[in-house]
Amino acid sequence: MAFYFKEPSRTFSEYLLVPGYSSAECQPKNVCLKTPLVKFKKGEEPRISLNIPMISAIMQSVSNDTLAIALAKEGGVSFIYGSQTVEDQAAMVKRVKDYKAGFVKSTSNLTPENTLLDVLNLKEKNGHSTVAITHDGTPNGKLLGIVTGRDYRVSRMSTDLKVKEFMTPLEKLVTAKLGVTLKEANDIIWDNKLNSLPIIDKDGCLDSFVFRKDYESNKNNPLELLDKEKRLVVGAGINTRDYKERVPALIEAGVDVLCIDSSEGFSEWQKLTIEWIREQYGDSVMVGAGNVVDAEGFRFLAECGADFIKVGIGGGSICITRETKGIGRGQATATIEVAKARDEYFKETGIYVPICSDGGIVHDYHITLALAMGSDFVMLGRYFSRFDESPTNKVKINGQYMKEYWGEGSARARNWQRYDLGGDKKLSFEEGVDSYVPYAGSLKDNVAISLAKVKSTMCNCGALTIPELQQKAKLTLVSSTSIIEGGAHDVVLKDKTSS
Ligand code: MZP
Repeated sequence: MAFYFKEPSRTFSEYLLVPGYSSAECQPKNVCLKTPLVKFKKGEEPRISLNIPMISAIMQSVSNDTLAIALAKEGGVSFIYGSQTVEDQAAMVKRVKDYKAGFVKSTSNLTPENTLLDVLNLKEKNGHSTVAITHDGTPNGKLLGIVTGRDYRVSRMSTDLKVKEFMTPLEKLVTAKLGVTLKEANDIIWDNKLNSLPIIDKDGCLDSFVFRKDYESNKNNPLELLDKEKRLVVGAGINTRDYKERVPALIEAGVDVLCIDSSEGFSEWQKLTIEWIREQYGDSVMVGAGNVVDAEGFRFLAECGADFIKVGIGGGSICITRETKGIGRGQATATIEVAKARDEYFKETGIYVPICSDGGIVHDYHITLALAMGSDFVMLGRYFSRFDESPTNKVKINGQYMKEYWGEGSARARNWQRYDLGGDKKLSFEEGVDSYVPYAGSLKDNVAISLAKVKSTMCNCGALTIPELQQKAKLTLVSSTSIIEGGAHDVVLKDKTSS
């Protein structure tokens, strides 16, 4: 006879936290959100800890190198999506590892033979007012000059005028040699009253720019997640098919941590993948696995040697797995059960395997609930897809700015490696949708607001760290009528736009 779970499976919105005693110490400024990313032995430190409990989803519409840089600067980690060629994924990883805070690769470049019209069009397209003029119009060509708003006056100049006629030529520019530190570059900017400083290599080719306007923001990332060589930390998704080619290329590119990306992780495929990694690299390569939704699945992956384990099937905002296949489990129940299994495993073996609640985080308070229920960190897709840094198009729909967001199991992504069970090497049916999400601005601003809420709630629960929250949290189920009580009710809301 089939096994029946005694309780229905529930999701985050069915729970609330009940405040505990808060001492005067319990202030958001005293809260530390540091949390382990990978497993560790009792009494030892994990090899990587996150400074904030957030990682970004292994998805085409979420985690590219731009988002990875922005998130690592705030203290989290992105897992660069694997549903692209090995070369392209490795190149993205390398761009994150090569990134130097404050040194910006030039994305607006022209040649001296281009025209003022080309400059104006490029400015319209990219929104940048500084254009690098290189011999071949590439970001790393020989630097010949720059064009900024100070070099032209549209009302007095013909748009046919060649760039070479009005650019500020190299001999009039202050530049710095590759290898200069950010502090030295900023000093040159201040001493010479510059807006930007081109950095050139020994052959005179452009490497990057340092901008005056970035000065404050460069000083402003106290939680930045760095490796031993002070490079940003980055992860990457792998699948259970081409790992023998993909893993070596990602390691070569400098990846810090891997994660097997699969819609359902309680499988021999994951075991074989982890075994191969251990045979080749021992414990030096860290790899997360998943997704699972119960204690049995957790135990299996922990025994396979996973460095962290992701929890969640069917709860993702773009996911239709539950509708198409009838598998999954409410995200809260899955998190609670797996956290219990993690604690038991720790007691038994002395090995703490962090867990990650993946998918279905809709409100910021869901992050706090997931942590309180035992998750060490959360993986977010929809959340990050709304920001400037996500790889997708920003479009205007009915007067509102939106970003595109699509699932890995959608016809658009066609990530069959994530879903196929060893058969056809194709996506036999869709398990995800293609959608829009409201555009929300920069990652930095939004993460700051979300985490301010998390810290505030933690203080209400008398907790200054995530383990303390997990120990002290008091959670209650809510009835459907009390959910109504929780929103604004029995008042006529004023139209926000008319005030
Ligand atoms: P969310 O943050 O948008 O709610 O969920 C993101 C998570 O949904 C991803 O991390 C992944 O586990 C899952 N996902 C990605 N694509 C699909 C799909 O197409 C999916 N079904 O379920």
